[in-house]
Parts: sequence; C-alpha cells; structure tokens
Amino acid sequence: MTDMTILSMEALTRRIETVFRKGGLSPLHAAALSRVIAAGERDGCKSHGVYRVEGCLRTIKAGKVSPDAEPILRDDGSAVLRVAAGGAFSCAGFELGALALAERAKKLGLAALVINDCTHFSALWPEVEALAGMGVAALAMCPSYATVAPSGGTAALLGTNPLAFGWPRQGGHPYVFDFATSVAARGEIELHRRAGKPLPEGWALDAAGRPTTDPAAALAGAMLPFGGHKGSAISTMIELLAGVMIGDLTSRGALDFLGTTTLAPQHGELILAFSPERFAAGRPGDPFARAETLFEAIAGQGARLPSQRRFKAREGSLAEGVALTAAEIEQLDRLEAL
Ligand code: NDP
Ligand code: PYC
Repeated sequence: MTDMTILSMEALTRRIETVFRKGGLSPLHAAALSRVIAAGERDGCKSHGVYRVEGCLRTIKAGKVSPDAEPILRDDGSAVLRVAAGGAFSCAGFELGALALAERAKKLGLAALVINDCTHFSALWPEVEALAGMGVAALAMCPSYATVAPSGGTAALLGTNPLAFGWPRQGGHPYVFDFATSVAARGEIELHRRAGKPLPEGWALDAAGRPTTDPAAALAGAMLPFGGHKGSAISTMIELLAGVMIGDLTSRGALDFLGTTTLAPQHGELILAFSPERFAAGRPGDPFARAETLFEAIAGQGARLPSQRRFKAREGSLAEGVALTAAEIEQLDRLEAL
C-alpha cells in the first residue's frame, strides 16, 4: 500500500464528477456516473471503477453518447415501465425509474423496467442492490457488444452480457450477485493486458478462432462464455429478453452501430422486480425467514455468499477511505487539468 493515495468517498466522487463536467456531461449525468464509478472503487470492483472514466470521455468525444439528454419515464400504469434514455448513459435513467419499479412490483407482485437507447458501461450490482434496499428482489440484465463467441463457435457474436440478482435481507446487506456471462468481464482482459499478465487458459480465442492466453490477441479475437453451453444459452437469453424483446439492439447490432469496442456500447437494459411477500402470500412460511435459513446453510458449509468480499471492501473504504494507485491518481489529475 506504499504508493497508494487514500481519498474519502466524497472527495473521490467529487473528483470524478468534475472530470465528467469538464468532459461535457450535464450535471445530472456527471453526478449519476460519478456515484456509480466511485462505488465501484469503494467496493474493490476495479473493472468498473476509475478505469472506466477515460472510456466514457472517449465515448462523449466521439459523439456516440448524448451528454445531456434528460431521461423520460413512461408509465401507462401497467407492469412494464419504460425509460427513454435518449442515447445518454443509463445510470440517470435507472435512478429515474427505480422507485417507480419497486412500488409497481409491490402493487402487482411483479414489474419490469425497460431502459431503451442507453449507453452502458457500468456494473449492475448498484441497481439490484438499490432495489433490494427498497424491499424487492430484482434481476437485471443487458447485452453489450459482440465480443464473445457462442460455445462451440469461433468468432465474437454475443456480448459479455451481465446478469445480476438482489434479494432483500432485514438488518443486513442484501444477497447480491452480479457477473458477466463471459468467463470474465472484458474489463478484466484489459486489466491483464495493462499489467502484462497472461490470461488463464479457457478465457478466450484469437482472431483465427484458436485458444489464446494473450490478452491483446483475446481483445482482437473473442472471449468465451462461462460454463460452456450453459453460459452460452444464458447469454443468448439476455440477447433475446434485453435486446430483441424490448425492441433494442443486440450485441451484434451494438457493435455495428459503434464500429469499435473502445467506446461504451449503446443498447437497452431490462430490470425485473419481484415482491417476495406477494409471491409467498397464502403459502406457509415467511419468505425472508426461509431465505435466511438457506443463507445460513450455505455459510454453514464454509462457503461464502456472493458480494461478501465487496461488502467487506466497502467497510474498509468507508472506515479508512478509498485507496487509489499512483497511476489512477495521475489519471484523475491529468483529466481534471484538461
Ligand atoms: P466476478 O467474477 O468478479 O464476480 C461475480 C460475482 O460472483 C460477484 O457477485 C462476486 O462477489 C461473486 N463471487 C466471486 N467469487 C465468489 C466466491 N468464491 N464465492 C461466492 N461468490 C463469489 O464478476 P465478472 O468479472 O464476471 O463481472 C464484473 C462486473 O462486470 C459485474 O459487476 C458486471 O455487471 C460488470 N459487467 C458489465 C457489463 C456491461 O455491459 N455493463 C458487461 C460485463 C460485465 P464479490 O464481488 O463479493 O467477489
Ligand atoms: O466489462 O465486459 C465488460 C463491459 C462491457 C461493457 C461494459 N463493461
């Protein structure tokens, strides 16, 4: 930790927000993005932390994201709420629709929030965690851009297509998982490249469709889905539900629109929310108490719950501040001075 600089969450968020304001984002979007990126650093999720700032700025500069479109919430009173993001980043759109989604799920048992035409670079756990904090279980998913070969295939077609789930727990952190349906998130491949480290076997193919452990060759070729044909099918489901079904771009379409993987992709997102009380009504047992029994049984075997590492990292960051490397501080200094 010798060459690390410690910043408070407030200071880190403010610095990122300043960079985005200077980069041309409206106050609404600069604030929403800086909250999500600072939260990634706070929780030790480096692949969607400060490292993402430059990619967002490049996307703004390339004119591939609206810096100031105000998201619009369309609510016809049904179970399907829609946010029209107008080509802006997704984060403010989610913040606009989240409470309405949770309330609709509590009323109907089940509700969905569709975000259309959003530029998406962020992790999904902040969203399902926020919804779990509002008392609903939530499932979030989105395509990405075509960088993953289907299991048994040779070339990029699917996205890294993240899937996240949150379950509310009284008096504690929710149960949350959030992962790419590729073996690893694309950000992890890029971090390996920057660190000059080879990839583990089984992560990627080169441009000729051959297995590779070279991160640069992997970035030029295709990543692989996790769990072979199973991850490939889940990723395809995400293309269908959060692309085709919501009338938005698939990962293939997002890459064609963008023409590069060096900018953040534009597509849609689907977030489902469930009221456990409504689903369990009239059935024996309290769903939250039954969930605790399951979590205790998992922990009782010595296994850890997903997000446990993240919540521990958060505790440390909130107590002692967020630790940034010299390179990360240099990056923020440079971007602030532009
Ligand atoms: P990881 O493999 O790092 O982690 C996946 C999940 O598994 C986390 O919830 C993690 O919890 C949990 N986990 C890890 N190890 C264990 C373990 N031993 N026991 C129990 N749980 C465990 O995620 P990925 O690299 O696949 O994805 C990283 C991020 O990238 C995600 O947040 C995702 O949303 C984002 N992403 C975004 C995309 C986009 O288009 N916007 C595309 C692809 C990915 P913990 O954090 O506590 O370790
Ligand atoms: O990490 O794979 C990724 C990713 C793609 C878009 C945003 N994150």
